Amino acid sequence: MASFQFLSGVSMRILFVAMSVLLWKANAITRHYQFNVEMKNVTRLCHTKSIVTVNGQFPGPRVIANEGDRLVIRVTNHVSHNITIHWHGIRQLRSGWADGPAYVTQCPIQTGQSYVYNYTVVGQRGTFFWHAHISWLRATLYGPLIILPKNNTPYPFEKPYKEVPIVFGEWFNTDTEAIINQAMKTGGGPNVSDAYTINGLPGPLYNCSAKDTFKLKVKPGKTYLLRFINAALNDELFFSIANHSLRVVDADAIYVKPFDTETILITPGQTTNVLLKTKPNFPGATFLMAARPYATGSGTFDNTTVAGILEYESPALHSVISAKKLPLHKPSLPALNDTSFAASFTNKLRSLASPQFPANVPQNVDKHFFFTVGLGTNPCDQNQACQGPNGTKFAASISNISFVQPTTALLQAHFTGKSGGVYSPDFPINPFHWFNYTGTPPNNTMVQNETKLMVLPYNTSVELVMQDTSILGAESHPLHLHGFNFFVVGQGFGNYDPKNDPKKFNLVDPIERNTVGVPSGGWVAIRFLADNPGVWFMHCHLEVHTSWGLKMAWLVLDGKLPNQKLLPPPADLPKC
Ligand SMILES: *[C@@H]1O[C@H](CO)[C@@H](O)[C@H](O)[C@H]1NC(C)=O
Ligand SMILES: *[C@@H]1O[C@H](CO)[C@@H](O)[C@H](O)[C@H]1NC(C)=O
Ligand SMILES: *[C@@H]1O[C@H](CO)[C@@H](O)[C@H](O)[C@H]1NC(C)=O
Ligand SMILES: *[C@@H]1O[C@H](CO)[C@@H](O)[C@H](O)[C@H]1NC(C)=O
Ligand SMILES: *[C@@H]1O[C@H](CO)[C@@H](O)[C@H](O)[C@H]1NC(C)=O
Ligand SMILES: *[C@@H]1O[C@H](CO)[C@@H](O)[C@H](O)[C@H]1NC(C)=O
Ligand SMILES: *[C@@H]1O[C@H](CO)[C@@H](O)[C@H](O)[C@H]1NC(C)=O
Ligand SMILES: *[C@@H]1O[C@H](CO)[C@@H](O)[C@H](O)[C@H]1NC(C)=O
Ligand SMILES: *[C@@H]1O[C@H](CO)[C@@H](O)[C@H](O)[C@H]1NC(C)=O
Ligand SMILES: *[C@@H]1O[C@H](CO)[C@@H](O)[C@H](O)[C@H]1NC(C)=O
Ligand SMILES: *[C@@H]1O[C@H](CO)[C@@H](O)[C@H](O)[C@H]1NC(C)=O
Ligand SMILES: *[C@@H]1O[C@H](CO)[C@@H](O)[C@H](O)[C@H]1NC(C)=O
Ligand SMILES: [Cu+2]
Repeated sequence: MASFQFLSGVSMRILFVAMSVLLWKANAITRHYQFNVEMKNVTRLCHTKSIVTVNGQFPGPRVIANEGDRLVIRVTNHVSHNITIHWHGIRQLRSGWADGPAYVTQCPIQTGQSYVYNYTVVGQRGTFFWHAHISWLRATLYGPLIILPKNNTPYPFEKPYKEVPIVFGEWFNTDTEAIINQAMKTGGGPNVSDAYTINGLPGPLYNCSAKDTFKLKVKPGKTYLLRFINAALNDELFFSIANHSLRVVDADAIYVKPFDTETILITPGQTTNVLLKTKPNFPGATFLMAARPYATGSGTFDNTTVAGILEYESPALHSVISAKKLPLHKPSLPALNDTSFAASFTNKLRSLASPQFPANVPQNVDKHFFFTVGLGTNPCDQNQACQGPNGTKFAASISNISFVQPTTALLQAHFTGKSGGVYSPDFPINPFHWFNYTGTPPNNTMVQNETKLMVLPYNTSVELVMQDTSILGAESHPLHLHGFNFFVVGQGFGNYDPKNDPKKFNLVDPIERNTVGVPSGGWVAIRFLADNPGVWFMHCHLEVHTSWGLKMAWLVLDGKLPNQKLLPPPADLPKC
């Protein structure tokens, strides 16, 4: 140690950094999981159904790691469906082969095959989830993915007494693969779900369901960290707990400036962490927690309500009977179409933007893009009676391009230089035709079918405005970007005004996330730095819209330096 005296300040600093890296390396560990994808009979609402699960669990097992850890998850497919798994929100820096969307970063894992998802969690901590990323199999194949801070790093808020993942899902009494296949054939809207679920349980407001109720037992006077995940297929959700307010502290695994609210709004693909402070003295009291949709589309949707119970521990002396006599309080939730609540809630979200957790908003933009998102139509095949608008088939698009899924994976096609016939690298910067996007719809609602990618040189600073269209009615679309977090620098209603709206952008502490609701009849502006080479899917997280083509992919090229290049594919990467 004495020799330290002879080192200059600079060498000391270098030594210190080197030692911290060594220490960090020593702390970071590899965590192994085995996912056996297998069928399981599960009963809800008095309907027994054989569903696809991981290890027979529904919802699936929790994956837990610390920031900096490597996750090695071996997925073995024992079912007749093709499978892929996506680690929703994990950036996959240079490890795009582990991202998971079928035919984008990998061919599916076929029956009897295995694939090892192998990646490091770099610079991220918070609530994530894993889910199937092929067809509608994520209806039952999902589970929490919790990344805790590095050891000894505290949260930037009060240390919670306990942490509880709360995952929303959708239960269908019939087979979801049959539902989407039928909808794609007829061109109509797919059958809607029969219930929403909290951690797989529909709760007491449905028929034949009271015994399948999520119960959160709490002690008085404590702080609980609730980690909400919306894994529902097709519905944004409002959630509230009677007589309790929720302090939002994190969204999509990014710390936010805390704020209190009675109700949260969470779209499919989003996560939200809240602190729940329990009341000082309420032995045996029970309160309902409930979620129901925020829906803006013109089609039918599941308008039911899922409920769970928050129950205060009752001391041993209190009898069960006296506890039961206390009234059950119900929360009040916004109207199903309350767009003004949605706007005011999302406007409250701000990055924490502290020295330790800065908001590195790109201040300069290299490339500006303007994409429309919304529904449209496809022609009906001859001799068929289609059930979409005016006898057509429903379609959905970005800038009127309805994405056609290729039969081989885009990332392999790019990496091996064999992209011909798989995709074209010319996704348009702006829509081909201007129209009044949120006004009277154009008289031709047909989309065009293409597999186009937007190519970005490494480290391009991107600004993307996504504009909802009213072609088949305005609708909120939760857009999810793989491979990156983005900053939501602005949003508004009506048509985006490229002259005046940028003046109002927040470039200081905008929310940073991976899934954003494009407002119904409005627009959202996001910025991100394309510092992750690979092919990155971007799509609506309402699964029916993804099926109809509301998706595209970005191709981020390698940088010049060795650590700016996509790593080579693992040897067990599935083949098509
Ligand atoms: C599910 O139930 C059916 C009918 O009872 C049975 O034939 C099947 O083997 C069960 N499947 C599993 C995975 O247990
Ligand atoms: C995971 O990737 C690391 C780094 O490339 C490698 O050293 C390790 O062997 C891989 N593990 C498995 C099980 O493939
Ligand atoms: C969808 O709902 C309709 C009407 O209830 C029913 O006839 C049809 O069989 C359902 N389709 C599937 C795939 O469950
Ligand atoms: C529950 O069952 C009753 C009686 O069978 C029926 O009238 C009611 O519509 C059902 N409710 C739901 C939500 O299915
Ligand atoms: C809960 O809220 C309801 C309605 O706002 C109110 O009537 C009731 O007194 C509250 N109960 C408790 C225990 O706070
Ligand atoms: C839910 O939808 C059904 C069928 O469209 C309708 O009859 C019912 O009134 C709706 N319920 C609510 C609470 O909006
Ligand atoms: C919301 O729904 C209510 C009841 O169905 C309706 O009266 C109202 O006009 C709708 N509001 C909007 C903004 O669509
Ligand atoms: C359907 O056809 C009617 C009458 O031709 C027209 O007014 C309407 O705009 C059409 N709707 C769509 C969604 O194309
Ligand atoms: C677009 O349509 C809206 C609603 O009909 C209208 O208020 C607005 O003036 C139109 N904008 C343009 C540029 O035509
Ligand atoms: C549809 O709109 C285009 C462009 O606005 C116009 O040229 C065309 O005549 C219209 N077609 C019909 C059938 O109204
Ligand atoms: C686009 O694809 C859809 C769905 O596969 C198909 O029904 C439609 O005919 C295609 N449209 C064109 C113009 O080829
Ligand atoms: C599974 O994926 C392979 C490769 O893309 C494909 O050839 C096959 O038809 C798929 N099987 C099923 C059951 O979808
Ligand atoms: Cu959508």
